[in-house]
Amino acid sequence: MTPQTCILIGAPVDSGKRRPGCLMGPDAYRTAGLAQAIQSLGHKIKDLGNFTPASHPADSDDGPLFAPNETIGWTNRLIRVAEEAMDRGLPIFLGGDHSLSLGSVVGVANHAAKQGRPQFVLWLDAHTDYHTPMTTDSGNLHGTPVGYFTGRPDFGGFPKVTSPVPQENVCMIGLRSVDTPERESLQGTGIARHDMREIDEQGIVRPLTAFLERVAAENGMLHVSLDVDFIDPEYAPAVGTTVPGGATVREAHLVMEILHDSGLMTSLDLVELNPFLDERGRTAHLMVDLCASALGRHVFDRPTRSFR
Ligand code: HAR
Ligand code: MN
Ligand code: MN
Ligand code: MN
Repeated sequence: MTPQTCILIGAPVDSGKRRPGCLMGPDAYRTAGLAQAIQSLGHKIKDLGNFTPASHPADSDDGPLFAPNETIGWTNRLIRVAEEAMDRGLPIFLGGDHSLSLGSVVGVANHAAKQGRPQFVLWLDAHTDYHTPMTTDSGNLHGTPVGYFTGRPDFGGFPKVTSPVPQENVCMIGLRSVDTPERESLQGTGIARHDMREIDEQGIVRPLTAFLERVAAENGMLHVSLDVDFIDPEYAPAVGTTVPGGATVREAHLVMEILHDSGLMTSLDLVELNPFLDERGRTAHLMVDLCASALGRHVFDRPTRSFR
């Protein structure tokens, strides 16, 4: 991989669900040595520090959604930050809960549209996060980013999505917790959905490489959104929404290693880490190691793998 400038964007978003703690995520990644790990691979680091939401009205306790105004504030802020960072290098969004992807993905997609290139999204998660504010039962907006950036309706108050990511350009891997309204709305969409049953039966390489070949064939930009709960809670306990039966440490690394080989990744989210729930920093360290794999850490050299 040619050396990159990795832009660290602290996004201590904690408004996407009720259980607090993700606000400590960015500093936990720094404490776990993220910058050093990336620099040791020959890349440059620009750490922009931790951002705050754009100004927004206070949230009230009534209403079906949790903290919508704060989440809208974050979305406004992160769309801007993402658009600007794309001109300067490879942004890495340090979450923060998954509602940060309401902003990060729309921002990078706006940038891709200006370049005249299609945006693709690899969604590594136990959940599909395909709700809208009208379909969510929990009222937790971290369950809605895919619905938002693919252009579903009913996101009143949020910035208008002018360059939605086409359904066919979204690939989800790791799924094992999908709500009924999400499942029903996903039917008949072009979103590729790979659940853990499929990974068990076929392995994780096949759906990933099929997707990467499409990204390469269309000269796409590729945003990767890595939710801690993609990984099995046995290895990654520091997350509020643990779902047993997730990816193993090796499956997760293999995804990251193949992403590196592909040379296709143009932006990355690290989301849902709740350091308050961690055990001696092990989840933070695992996420740092996964990020390092995506940026070229390896044991032995191997023949280059081309997706073009
Ligand atoms: N589907 C559930 C809900 O909407 C759980 C969503 C959980 N999302 C995350 N990120 N933890 O994937 O409330
Ligand atoms: Mn998620
Ligand atoms: Mn630009
Ligand atoms: Mn999840």
